[in-house]
Amino acid sequence: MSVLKKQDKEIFDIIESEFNRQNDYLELIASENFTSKAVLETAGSVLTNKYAEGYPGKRYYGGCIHVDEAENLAIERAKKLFKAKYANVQPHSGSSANMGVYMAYLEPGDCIMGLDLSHGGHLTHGSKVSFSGQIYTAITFEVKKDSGLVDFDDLLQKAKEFKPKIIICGASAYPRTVEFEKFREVADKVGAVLHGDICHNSGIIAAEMHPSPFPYCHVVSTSTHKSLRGPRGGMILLGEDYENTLGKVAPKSGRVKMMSELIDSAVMPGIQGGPLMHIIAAKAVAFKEALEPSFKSYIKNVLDNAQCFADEFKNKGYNLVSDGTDTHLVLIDLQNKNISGKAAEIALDEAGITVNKNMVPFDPKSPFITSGIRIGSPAMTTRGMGVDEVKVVVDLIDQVIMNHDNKDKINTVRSSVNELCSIFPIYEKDS
Ligand code: DSN
Repeated sequence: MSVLKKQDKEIFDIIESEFNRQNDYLELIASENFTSKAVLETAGSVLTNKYAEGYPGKRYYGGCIHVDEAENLAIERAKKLFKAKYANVQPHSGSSANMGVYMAYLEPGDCIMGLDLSHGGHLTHGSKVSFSGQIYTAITFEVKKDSGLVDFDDLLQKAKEFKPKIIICGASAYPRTVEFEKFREVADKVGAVLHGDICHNSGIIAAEMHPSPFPYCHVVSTSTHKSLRGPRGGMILLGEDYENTLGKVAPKSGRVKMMSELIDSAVMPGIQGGPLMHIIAAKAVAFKEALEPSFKSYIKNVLDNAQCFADEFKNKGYNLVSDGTDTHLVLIDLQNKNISGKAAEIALDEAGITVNKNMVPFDPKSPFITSGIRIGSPAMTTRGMGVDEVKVVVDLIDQVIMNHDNKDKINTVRSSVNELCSIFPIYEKDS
């Protein structure tokens, strides 16, 4: 019998219920995925017991010999995967990684510029409800109304006017390729640091099916659990450029510090204490998996599935922001379907399909209601579903959206979802 079951039946039951939910529902949230069993095992290992404030070889605690080995492996594998010169694998999340970047490069009040949240950006790119819009002066740029693509004229004009210290490229609901080179041109024109937040696309970049942020971005941050399929966490990377990027002068010694040193101290002790060594080791395991040829096949399937979502939805008369996708996600504008994003999310959830409501550019509705839903292919692809299943799923989603008040219809879709999910379990049974 499980130790947990004997000791804490309430939490055991919650975990079991969540396992069943993940197994029985169709997970289409673009930022979620299912890790391998090896990653899960590492995340649940004794490494959670160890305090290791500091960095490998420079800890504030004894007994760090083995966690040093794990962190060094994670760093080396991260650098190999992204062809980076430096990696900090300690941030607890993508948001913490962004905070670490800002702490290293900025002073409070400095200007940052990122894609508007309602145009696909992220809370930490300058939203007023996040530290990023409260500690720093945040200016946002938008996408173009006709194409849904980043409006580089708007970006350049605002960059010239507001002279941001950092321009952030990357997003959480942008279906198209991030044009790092064009962002760098703008950054160079105004002397800004270019920060690539590759949270969503990091798996696609690792598989070399999306352009690399290097050599264009001075600094890069990412979470590790989205298309990259690792444990929940974040990291910061620097490319060749960091050697030339001016750091700050250390007050005591007068020495100009390298950006890598500044980022290390921004993450710990700047914003975090003890690193989560079990998660850092699990990141190392995920990076090893992402270096395998099978990861490229996985990402190719992710992209094929997303492309199929786009084609099938368009065939059924759905409007897609940017009219399609180059990545793992599609953003559906439901305004011609007479249903809000919120109502669609609720009805789909009742049918066993998990998506999130999402604002679309120039959305007339509030962030709590929204006019859109975001759909991503990474998680369903991990459980083995391909384009044949995508076609079935689009049909099921369409039935729910067109009949969202019809309980019988929703129950019928629920049965079909159950049947589909039972063929593709999230974890194979141990042999
Ligand atoms: N919350 C994440 C997403 O869903 O895209 C971003 O951090």
